[in-house]
Amino acid sequence: MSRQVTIGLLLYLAGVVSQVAWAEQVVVGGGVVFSQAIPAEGDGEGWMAPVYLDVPAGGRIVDLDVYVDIVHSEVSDLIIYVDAPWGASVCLKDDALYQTLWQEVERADMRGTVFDDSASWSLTEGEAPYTGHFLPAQDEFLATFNGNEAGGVWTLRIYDIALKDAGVLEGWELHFDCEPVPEPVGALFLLAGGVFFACRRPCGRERSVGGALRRA
Ligand SMILES: [Ca+2]
Repeated sequence: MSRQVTIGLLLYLAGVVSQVAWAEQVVVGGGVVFSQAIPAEGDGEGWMAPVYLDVPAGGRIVDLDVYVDIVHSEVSDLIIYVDAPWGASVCLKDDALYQTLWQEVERADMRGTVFDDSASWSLTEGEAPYTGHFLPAQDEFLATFNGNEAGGVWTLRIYDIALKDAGVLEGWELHFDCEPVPEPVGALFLLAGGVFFACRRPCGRERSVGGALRRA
């Protein structure tokens, strides 16, 4: 292997290694225990104080699911939003469950509820405590966030629309599938590796014969 090929290969590998961060699913917020009252105060109606997750930079969103763990005596009261660091917002849960109160079924708690564009059903088709994957609110899509860099502070907001019943947010997580964001340094390594590879052929065809240099 010629020196040019070796150097080119090493530079190229350095470039590739610098790009592999985030090229897989990343869970942010796992194991973090919250104790956020819903609503923050009052007689059962109003906003929860928002909660935040700081996501490290390095990944571009391909898919996002949002996990929540909520203890609440009537979760049909809850309207839930997730906000991206750049200000875009998706409504995870609207008042569709509230519109089914006439069914008089149990709606206590959301235990391990994952909002997921790929889910097969909505919360109105599920049963408390709504464990598993459910679609976001009607006409809302987490794919709205796709293609953007995940890094930054994400926000979860919850509004309780009805008096009396109240509860606590105990956990929330962001489940990202991300692709690596090209780093300038990594891109330079890749470019340098490519230049050395491109240089390989003319350099390799030069032969020294009897002290003179000629083309093979
Ligand atoms: Ca309430």
